[in-house]
Amino acid sequence: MKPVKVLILIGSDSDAPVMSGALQVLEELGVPAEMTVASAHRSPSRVERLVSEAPDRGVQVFIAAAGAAAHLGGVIAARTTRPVIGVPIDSSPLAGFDALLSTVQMPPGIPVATVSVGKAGATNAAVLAAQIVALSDRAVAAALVAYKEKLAAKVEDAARRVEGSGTGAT
Ligand code: RP5
Repeated sequence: MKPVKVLILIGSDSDAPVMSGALQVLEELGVPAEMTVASAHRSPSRVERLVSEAPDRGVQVFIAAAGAAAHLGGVIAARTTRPVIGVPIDSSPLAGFDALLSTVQMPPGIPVATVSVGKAGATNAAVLAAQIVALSDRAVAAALVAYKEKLAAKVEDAARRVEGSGTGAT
């Protein structure tokens, strides 16, 4: 098994299109990551095995993404002392509100750091995971500075476009 610093578990392969965004961001930031499917409800022993093998692989942070009655983050957090970031997926008729509450409302002592619902959450989970990795990795820390500079540059571009179109107030 190849070493990874961030392990992304998704509750279903139907979550993959949303969570592939997290993998892309982690790749851009130079963080070795892997994504696989493991369901807290349908394959609890697979979740348990992946979490117990993770320290030997170098995993520092878990990202858990699931929709509906989303327990994946909490189940992972119950089995590890490493940080767990939860992404509520908007895959149910309740558009992720159910997954948001299931993921964020952990009882005291077993935190799941819950980010935004859906695609924005996938990006934010990756950036937050990289920020944790960056505490002991200067290359990732530098990549994060460059990432933020790129975001700011996009705003500058957008501002110039809006001002140039004549619709921007100055
Ligand atoms: C959750 O149920 C999964 O994370 C997914 O978001 C949702 C639907 O899963 P599938 O029925 O598409 O496998 O456990």
